[in-house]
Amino acid sequence: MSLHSWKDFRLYVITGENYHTGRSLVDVMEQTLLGGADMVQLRAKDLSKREVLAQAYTLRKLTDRYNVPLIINDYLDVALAVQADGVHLGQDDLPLKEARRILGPAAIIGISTHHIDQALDAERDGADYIGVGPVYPTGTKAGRKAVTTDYVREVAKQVKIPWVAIGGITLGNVGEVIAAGASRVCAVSAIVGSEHVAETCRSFRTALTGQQGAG
Ligand code: 3NM
Repeated sequence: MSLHSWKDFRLYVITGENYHTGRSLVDVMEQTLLGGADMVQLRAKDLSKREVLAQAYTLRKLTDRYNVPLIINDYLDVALAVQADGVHLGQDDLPLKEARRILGPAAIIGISTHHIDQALDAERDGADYIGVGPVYPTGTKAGRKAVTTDYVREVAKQVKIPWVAIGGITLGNVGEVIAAGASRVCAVSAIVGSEHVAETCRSFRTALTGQQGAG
């Protein structure tokens, strides 16, 4: 048995190729792992299923090398095909109970939540972790109203399962998110769109742990 549980994750990075400016998916994501990302999600809303599958195989190989869990956004079939560690589902995706029935008890299933009622429902229904956001307005999920750090504070008080703050989080505001009670954060643009991806991850980890990140 491993000393570390996936539940100990601190820095969750989601892919966002629109922010890469010419760099390859595998290069950018390897930089996040070198900088200490300890959970990775493949999220590719604009690609065909075949393209997502190809990326998923690539990221499976990469994350295996770093012993980091790979989560697939939305697509259970892709997660099963590449033996990902789990899936992340939004409020309008396949219901948690159906996903659990298909994937089984060992799969990590994460649920996006935007209100405390959704958070408590997901916890009761057996989610393994929840996303809490968007804390700040973000172009990555445009059109969704920011829940602010008030929601982070509420989740910190009431939710027992692992949860991760997400949405518009940057090195400039992560301190405020941590002060609201978050011990895990997730980001796309602030990380994969940054010039020095590994260094950015190390700075996030330092903020979260008070220590230097891995690598
Ligand atoms: N989910 P960035 S916010 C993918 O609140 C996603 O459920 C959110 O990207 C939620 O770090 C979000 O660039 C976008 O803001 C995160």
